[in-house]
Amino acid sequence: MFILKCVVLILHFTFLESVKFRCDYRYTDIGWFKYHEIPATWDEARLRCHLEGGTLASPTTPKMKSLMLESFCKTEIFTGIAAIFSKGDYFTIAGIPLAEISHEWAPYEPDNKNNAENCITLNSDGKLSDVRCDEPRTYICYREHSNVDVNVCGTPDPDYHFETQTNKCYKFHTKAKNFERAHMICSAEGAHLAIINSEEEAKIITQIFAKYPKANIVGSIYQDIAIIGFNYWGLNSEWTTIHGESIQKAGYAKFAPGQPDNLKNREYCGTVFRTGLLNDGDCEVNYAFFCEKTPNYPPVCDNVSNTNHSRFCENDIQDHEKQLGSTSRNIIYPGPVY
Ligand SMILES: [Ca+2]
Ligand SMILES: [Ca+2]
Repeated sequence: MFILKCVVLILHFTFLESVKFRCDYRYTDIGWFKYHEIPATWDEARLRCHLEGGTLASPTTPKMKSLMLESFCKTEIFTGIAAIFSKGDYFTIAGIPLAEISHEWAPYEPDNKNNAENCITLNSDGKLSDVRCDEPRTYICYREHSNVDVNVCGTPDPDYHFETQTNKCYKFHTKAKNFERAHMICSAEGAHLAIINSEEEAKIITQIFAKYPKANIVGSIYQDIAIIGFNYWGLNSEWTTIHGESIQKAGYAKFAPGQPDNLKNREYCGTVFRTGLLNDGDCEVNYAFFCEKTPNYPPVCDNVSNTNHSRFCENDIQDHEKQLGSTSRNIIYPGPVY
């Protein structure tokens, strides 16, 4: 019996050992949580959670609710509960109907004010309100425990591939986006728009691009062009990487013949041709794009090192403690945010 218990324990710890995810998420026994302190509209919040490998959190169980309430200090946050397909029909993102979730409404809620409220907030007292989806609020992303561990690129996303020549990982996005959205997507994935620092890296980009024939690229008529991480810094009249260096200083500044041509006087964003040569592209036009990721950024944590990573707003600690009915909590101030 004792031996059996030991085996079970060892297996348990072996399993726990393999639980790894980005450190900006807090580990709990039901999954990983990240409070997003920058308010966003509900659509943007949902997208960002999705890109980070999670979902917009909803208080579906008492445990979920209490962990969510521990994670924020505002008066309310967006939940994943919304009526996105038909008015008044509230579901979580995973499709759980509101009716199946134990909940209590805040006073005078839901009121569907101006017939314009289709999203639901969790308030700091644990009650719900219906609110407009387009008014930015903070929110929590949640990732269930899963057997999918992070790969050599430090992400569970299998589309990031490690390249030994540069010690970086790359992901080619075939769904075309404009520069701003492409930048957001790479950032949320823990990466950045690819920056070419050498001939060698240009060659890697060319080789990856070649794996995706024109037909694979969706949503762009420019299937031989992809966004990468540089743009025109007008104030200083120079092409600059998104990390602030001139592209010459960054190590690669080979424009294609005839480029930059500033076509229609609106090309201020950096793109690359299949040849690996640079082009100025329209910041508003959708192109495929390359993300680049450093394998150890954002840092990856396991369950052991990352259980006690609660976030509190300094000014609200007292109020928060009152709500929790406790003064003995071990308050840990947030470290650097990645
Ligand atoms: Ca309301
Ligand atoms: Ca051009």
